[in-house]
Amino acid sequence: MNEHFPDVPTIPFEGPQSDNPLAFRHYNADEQVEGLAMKDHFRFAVAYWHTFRGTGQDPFGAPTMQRPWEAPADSVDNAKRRAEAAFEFISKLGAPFYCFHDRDIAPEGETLKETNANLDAVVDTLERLQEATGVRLLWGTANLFSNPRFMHGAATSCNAETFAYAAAQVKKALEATLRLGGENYVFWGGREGYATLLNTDMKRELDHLGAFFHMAVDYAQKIGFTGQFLIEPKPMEPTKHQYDFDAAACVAFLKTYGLDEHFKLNIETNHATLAGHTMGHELETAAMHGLLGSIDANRGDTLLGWDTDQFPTDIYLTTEVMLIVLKHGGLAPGGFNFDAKVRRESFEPIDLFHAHIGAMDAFARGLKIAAAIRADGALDEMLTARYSSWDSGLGAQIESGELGFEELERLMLEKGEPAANESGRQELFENVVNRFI
Ligand code: XLS
Ligand code: NI
Ligand code: NI
Repeated sequence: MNEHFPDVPTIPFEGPQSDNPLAFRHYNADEQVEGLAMKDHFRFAVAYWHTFRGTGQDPFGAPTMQRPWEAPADSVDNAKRRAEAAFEFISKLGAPFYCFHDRDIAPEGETLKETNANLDAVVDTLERLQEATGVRLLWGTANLFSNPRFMHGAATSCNAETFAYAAAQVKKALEATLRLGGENYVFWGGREGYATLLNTDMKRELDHLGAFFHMAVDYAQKIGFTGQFLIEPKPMEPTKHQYDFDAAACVAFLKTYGLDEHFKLNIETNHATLAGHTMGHELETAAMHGLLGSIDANRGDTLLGWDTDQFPTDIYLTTEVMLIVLKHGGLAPGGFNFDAKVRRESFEPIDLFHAHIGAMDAFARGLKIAAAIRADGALDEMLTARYSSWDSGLGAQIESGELGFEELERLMLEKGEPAANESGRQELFENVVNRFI
């Protein structure tokens, strides 16, 4: 497999001193951190849509990407050649996983039947390539938003036949994911949301979405798909009000519709920031409910208000993420999927390597820094000390449910004022983190 990126070797680990742009400086797949190999901490995945379908087209301009393996018109043959290029790329990079939407891997036909046949043909190729390279499928998903039939949404469409089409599409995508040994299956909301309540019956749409997910769970059980289902929160884009706004909205939705046993969350950095949250807030919200499933690793731009899907290179961000992931015991069977695209101006195939190498290195550094912070223990001690009033006496009695309003009122009438507050020491907490960066 050396046809599409002939000038690129398998990317080696060369260590922090290396200035080779085609080498890792921090990501060392087998290096043990907290007793686990780096590759197993991350379970990195390449996103097929950005890396192999992204053209560089934007609302103001035409495609820019040079992708020599692409024919001018898409076809099943073209899709198979693209798959060869993708697997050469992923193997040389040394990422263990990839992720796809059904429509990324194979072109649509004239009818659903034809589309399904196209998908089957490319899945044959992917199965062979997975076997040949050892690259595995982290998750599959269905694209329920690009085709005009989904203009009003898919499972939340006002058109019942569109709901039926979406169901048929997810059924097929689940079968493909099962066949390829996919370890998870993702639902990002796509056009599940609305622009104005004047034309929208929100309750009815959400009931339909809940029913749709139950159908997916039932069908997965029927065919023996045991992978983890994931919902991916996003607050806006393409609709004004996306139903899966943020982690908290998704947790409430899953619990309301009795789906929290079957689903976890796939948290994406740029979606967190669009929702007005930090990535840390979203991860912690999912994790505290036992619903942290997987991560779409990217970043936004502080000056741009849309989903720029840039590759993550910010060490503070990766440190924050890894502190939370380590605290909650890791992500498996989830992983880190680079839902990120090279800039429109970075149009050469080699830029795909630079982007992924930089992101994997940024996370490897974040992991090492987070592990060092944890080994040092000072941050944790400061946090524990901040809540010490809850560890014994009054706090412990409140937590154990022994006291109610009347007892608490009696106590405070006696004391008159609570004990003096202590400093929150935010600056010191921040300084301790910086000691390790
Ligand atoms: C879009 C989403 C999408 C999902 C998969 O904003 O991030 O790429 O990850 O459908
Ligand atoms: Ni995503
Ligand atoms: Ni996104």
